[in-house]
Amino acid sequence: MRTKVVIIGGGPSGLLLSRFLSLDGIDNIVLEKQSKSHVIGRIRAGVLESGTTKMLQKAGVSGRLNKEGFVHDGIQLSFKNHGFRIDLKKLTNKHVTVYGQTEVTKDLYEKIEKENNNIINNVDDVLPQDLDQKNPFVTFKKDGVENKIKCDFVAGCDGYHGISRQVIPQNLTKIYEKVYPFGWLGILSETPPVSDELIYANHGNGFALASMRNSNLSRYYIQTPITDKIENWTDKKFWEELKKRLPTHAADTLITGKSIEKSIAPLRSFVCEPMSWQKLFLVGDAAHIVPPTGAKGLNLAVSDVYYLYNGLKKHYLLNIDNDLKLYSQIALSRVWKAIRFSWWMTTTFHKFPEQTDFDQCIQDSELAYLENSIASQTVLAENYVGLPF
Ligand code: FAS
Ligand code: PHB
Repeated sequence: MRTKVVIIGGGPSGLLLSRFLSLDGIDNIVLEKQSKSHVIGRIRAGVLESGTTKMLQKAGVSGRLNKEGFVHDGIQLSFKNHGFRIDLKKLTNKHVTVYGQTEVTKDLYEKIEKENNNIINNVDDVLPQDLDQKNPFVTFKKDGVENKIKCDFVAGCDGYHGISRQVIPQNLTKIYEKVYPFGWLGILSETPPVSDELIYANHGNGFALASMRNSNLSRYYIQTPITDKIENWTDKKFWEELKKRLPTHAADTLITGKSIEKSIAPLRSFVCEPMSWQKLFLVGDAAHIVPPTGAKGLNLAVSDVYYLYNGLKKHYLLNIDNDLKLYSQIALSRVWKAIRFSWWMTTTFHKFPEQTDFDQCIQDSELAYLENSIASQTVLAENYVGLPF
């Protein structure tokens, strides 16, 4: 087999890159280790930056998003049981859209299967080889049979646990990592959201977030110790703790119900530099991880796709390689700004194990300053809706 670009990983970044390349007639093959149902069944991100929505529209996969996505012009913050609103629209003239990553992946899969059908699911032992040679290739197993795809480039869209980052010689990469001493216990419930807008709550017991997927599907999170186990949390215990942490007006109107999904996710900040080596380009979680507090993970994957797609397009259509050469540098510039914002949101809203009363006062004063300063709110707003790319 031969193709121009092999894309390892059929999550949002791999699928979106494939879609854009195919739209320009640049043939590519997506190798995904899981089944389609497994990939679209993963419950992950919920908030799309304005730039992400535009990219999905350009990719021709925004039909459902335009109909079912919830446009949000603001978010609610709370501390010491006191809430206030950040008016994203007024401060940036932009908004965010609440539309689950699950739906984005479904929309991409549907379009790609109908128009290109170049996704191979359930593959094993994917291995990019000869990346520093003229003719790189990728081997993989499908139904036990060894396959080989010759290509010009490999896009490593295979997430944090993928193979792509591992094949870069370790002495050529620098890894930056910060593991947070807590996780997020998230639940999905078929109940009406407690608020029309997201609520990020700083509380003495720990962080809480009220989000949603649609008018009868709510998504809630509470911070838990890194050692916590899902079996420690009945639905009843979760709802009781969530009510303690949300501001009273929300706690009093919260409609609880049976969880249809419940999981604990660890929180880390992670960056691999550079994001490319020879004919390999890392995209999305394969190159960087952010704590979900800033709703940046999925959105960063999309801006990586934007940069890499433009570089590959110029290579094939204009025979210009400068953008490909600068991919890592350009992508990392935006990545680090999102890493900073996600770190700031996480340190401002979460309770750290050794936190002192002084630390809590610093968090409270940070939020009090935010409440009364348009300048400070504008900094948060422009990062939350997404920096330009
Ligand atoms: P992904 O991890 O989504 O996709 C990688 C794909 O590669 C997967 O389908 C995997 O099966 C495949 N793969 C891996 N190894 C392979 C191999 N060797 N061969 C072939 N295929 C391979 N972001 C937010 O913005 N908000 C959130 O609330 C949020 N919550 C999250 C909760 C969890 C539990 C996790 C893990 C992440 C969360 N994220 C969130 C971040 C998440 O949305 C990612 O940023 C997003 O999925 C990134 O997309 P990809 O880069 O495509 O990586
Ligand atoms: C979600 O709805 O899953 C969500 C929203 C905002 C975040 C993180 C997760 O910051």
